[in-house]
Amino acid sequence: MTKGKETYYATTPIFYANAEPHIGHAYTTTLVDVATRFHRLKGDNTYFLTGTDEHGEKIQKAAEANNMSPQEYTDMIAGKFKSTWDSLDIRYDDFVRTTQERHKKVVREILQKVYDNGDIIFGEYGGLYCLGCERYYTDKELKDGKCPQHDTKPEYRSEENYFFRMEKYRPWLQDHIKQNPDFIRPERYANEALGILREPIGDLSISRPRNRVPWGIPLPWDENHVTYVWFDALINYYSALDSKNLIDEYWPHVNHFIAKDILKPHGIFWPTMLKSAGIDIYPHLNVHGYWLIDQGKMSKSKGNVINPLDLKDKYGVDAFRYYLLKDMHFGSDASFSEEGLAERINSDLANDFGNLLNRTLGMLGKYTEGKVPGITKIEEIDHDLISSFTKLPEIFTEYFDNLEFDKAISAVLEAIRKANKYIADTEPWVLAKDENKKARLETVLTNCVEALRCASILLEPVMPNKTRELRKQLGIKNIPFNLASAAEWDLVPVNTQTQKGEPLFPRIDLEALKEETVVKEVVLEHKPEVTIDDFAKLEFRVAEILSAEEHPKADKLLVLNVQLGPEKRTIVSGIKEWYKAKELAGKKVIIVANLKPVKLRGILSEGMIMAAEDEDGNLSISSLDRDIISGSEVR
Ligand code: ME8
Repeated sequence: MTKGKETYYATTPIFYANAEPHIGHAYTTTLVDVATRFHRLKGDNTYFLTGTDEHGEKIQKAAEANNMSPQEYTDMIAGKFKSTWDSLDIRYDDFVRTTQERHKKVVREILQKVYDNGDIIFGEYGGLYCLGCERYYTDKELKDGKCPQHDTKPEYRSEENYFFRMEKYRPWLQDHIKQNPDFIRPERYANEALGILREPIGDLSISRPRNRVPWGIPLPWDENHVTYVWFDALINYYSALDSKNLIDEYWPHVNHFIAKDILKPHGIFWPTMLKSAGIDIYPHLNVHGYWLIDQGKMSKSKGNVINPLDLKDKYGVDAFRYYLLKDMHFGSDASFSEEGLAERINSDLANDFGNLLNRTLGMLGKYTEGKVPGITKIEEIDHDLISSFTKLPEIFTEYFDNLEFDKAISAVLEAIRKANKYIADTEPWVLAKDENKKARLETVLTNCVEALRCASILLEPVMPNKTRELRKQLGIKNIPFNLASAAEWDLVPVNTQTQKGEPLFPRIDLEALKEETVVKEVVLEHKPEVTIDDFAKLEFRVAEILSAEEHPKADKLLVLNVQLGPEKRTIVSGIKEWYKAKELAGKKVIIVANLKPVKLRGILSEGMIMAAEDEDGNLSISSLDRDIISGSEVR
């Protein structure tokens, strides 16, 4: 099974530094963390790169909206990404920021190479541009005239720019994808890329006039233009290594991980850029699906953007990581729900894994003074159990190599369920009653300890803390901890002292959870067309904010006390990012007054404040230009 030491270099996208990390960012980053931890367990030489994408118009605007300079703003957001990754136990080797000198230098070098190669020309271009994606769209790519990612109408732009002669490389890229089935995975995304390449891809505009977008890397041969943000950002995967002289060691082994939203820049722009610059093409682009909320996209306007730290605080980091990996099949979309997360914890972690540990420790405490007694009397049923565990590393590796992380975890859980059944079948409590069956009892209990030890190795990449805690309770120290040792049996020394501790995964009370979910703060369905009767069902009214305070249990919510005619009401609103509690008193706003009250993180909200939202998700509450009495109807 051990193939010897391999090299594994894995990357996440560098996330836009214009908003805080959400569950989608957390997924890719956790996934890469799990993959690199797994390779470390195998003994491979690994390197894990993440970072932030900090240039371009979108970032420039976000900084302006927050009254900060772009550098101050991106420093703040990069800090939030780093601290979130620390809280989620993400162990990256390098965090690259595109505003760092080390990155800018390499971008300019690569641009110069491509330019010297004759692959950059100057020209004018007009087209439909989505600011959210920071790229032009062809008519065909739009959905009902809108950007499929952001559901917004792109704006027409025409500019004099430099262009990268991408079209020139189209036939080469088509061949490369066809001849290398592992290049873009899973296959459906390779097919999607081939679909794009079936028609001319045109040349890629790679600059922006500096007087309009100053926040970028000036082109080495023309300082009046800055580099287009995608041309700049993609190079991070190379620049970060280059700045540490690690290209030779890691570049040939790169595994990019992204979601399907950025397939085109990674599957089309990036390989053609590399080809033109004379750099080897990356070997693997691994593309996962989207986490959906209520079957739709997460968005600030729906108020359903999920902060991973809320979930981590409530359920613990390991359980959250486990859920992310287990409930998404790589390549397909998955539906996030907090109930799903809680049910997953109860079934797999509390009922199966946690229970095996509790029962084992409980029986050891009762029958052997907590000491691991050792294996002496093996029977057929034991062989069955032993082989279910010792063959796991091989199965696990195969699933990981195929990017089937959910199946790898399921295989371990299946073995854990077998171990629970093994206890039911061997009935240690019956064996304990008969002095002649002591050897058999000891063997059964030790097999359970070994099963837990093996499972704890395989699950370590996903749950590094709980598996450490488990080994502590089992008293396991100083024995090999790597993938190879998970294929061995009977390694825990006889007489090792175990110590039962707190349950690893307390059960979640699902009934109580219904009252208080972290997510789904306010979900507004977008219904494209409404009749006047539908509209008449909603009651819009003027309300005066009397006072506001921070929600004690949510980072992004304010609790507002409002006057609505004679009535006082409480409204929980997600406007905290844009308004300080104390500046709201006295403002008159428009609210939807007849919504069914909902509890938001434990506080009953009796209405919703209307707010305008721009493309970047910045909110502004509607105010009235003349004083009007609270309670007045808005029609
Ligand atoms: O695109 N489900 O940055 P970004 C799963 N800066 N993953 C999701 C997700 C979801 N609902 N939403 C986002 C950019 N992601 C560029 C990248 S790379 C050279 C430049 C994850 O902040 C997923 O990894 O919009 C997706 O590809 C990425 O966040 C997009 O992050």
